[in-house]
Amino acid sequence: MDELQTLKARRRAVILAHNYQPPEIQDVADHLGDSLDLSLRASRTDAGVIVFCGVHFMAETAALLAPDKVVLLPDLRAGCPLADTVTVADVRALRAMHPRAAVVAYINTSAAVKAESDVCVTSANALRVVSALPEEEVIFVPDGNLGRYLASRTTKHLITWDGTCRAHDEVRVDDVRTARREHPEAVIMVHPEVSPEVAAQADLVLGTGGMVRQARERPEREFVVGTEAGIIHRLQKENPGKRFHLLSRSLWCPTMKYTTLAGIVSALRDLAPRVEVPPEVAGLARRALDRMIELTGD
Ligand code: CIZ
Repeated sequence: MDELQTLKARRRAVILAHNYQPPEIQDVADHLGDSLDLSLRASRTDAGVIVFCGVHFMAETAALLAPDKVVLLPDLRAGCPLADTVTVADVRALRAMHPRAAVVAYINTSAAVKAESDVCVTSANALRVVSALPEEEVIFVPDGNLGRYLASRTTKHLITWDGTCRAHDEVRVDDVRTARREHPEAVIMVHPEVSPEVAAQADLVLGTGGMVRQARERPEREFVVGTEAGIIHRLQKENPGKRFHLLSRSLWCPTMKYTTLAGIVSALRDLAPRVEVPPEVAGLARRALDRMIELTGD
C-alpha cells in the first residue's frame, strides 16, 4: 500500500475506479463513478497519468476525452463481453439497411464502433439523448435490453441489436418477487441492462450514478440493488445507516475483478499497460462523445 502511494505521488497519477470495482480498489481510488463521470474527471484532472480501474472501453473513453494524458489499465484482460458483441462491420451493415436511422452507440462499445456512430449514450442519459435526436428511426447497439427499454419509453422507432450483459440479463422476474417478499420495505432499483420484464417490476430503473444519488437522497432505509455486486460496497460505505441487498447472485462481472492492488502498483511502476486510440479512430469516436455531451449538457 505504501508502495502504491509512493509511486502514485512520483507519477503524479490519479486513480479512477468504476462503481463495479472490488472493495479494496474502490478504497484506494481518488474518484469513483460511472464511465462517463470518470472520463469527464480524466479530461479535467491536472494529473499526467490516469490509472483507470474498470474495463477496456472505459479506459478508451478516458483516453478519447483526455488525449494528452497517459491512461493505464492495470490488466488488459479486463474487457467487456457486451461491447465485444458488436463490430464495425455490423454497424456498417445496419446503416446500409436503415440509411435514414441515427446510429446510437452505448458507452459499452469499442472506440472503433463509437467512430462509426452518430452519438454515444450512457445508461444515465440514453433516454434524454435518444429523445433529443431529430431522426425518428434509431439503430441502438449493442445492449438489446437497454434498446427495448428505450423503445418502451420513447416515440422513436428503435432497431436493436441482441447483445446483452450476462450478469444483468440473468436476473429473473422471480428474483424481484422474492426480494419484495423478503424486504417489503425496500426500494428496488435496477439497471436498464436487465430485461424489460424485470425492469417493469422494479421501483426505479437507473444507471449506477443514479443509484448512488437515490440511495443518498431518499428517506427509505433499505434498498434492493439490481446491478453489478461491486456497487454494494460504495452504497454501504456512503450510507452506513441504510441497508443494501443484491437482487440476484448473477450480478457479478468477472472481468471487472481483474484489477488488483498489485496490478495498480506494477502499472504505476512500468507506466504500462497503456490504452491508446489510433488518431484515425479517435477523431470520429470523440465526435460521438462530444455530441452526447452537447445534447445532455454534462
Ligand atoms: O456507464 C457505465 O459506466 C456503465 C456501463 C454502467 C453504469 O451504469 O455505471
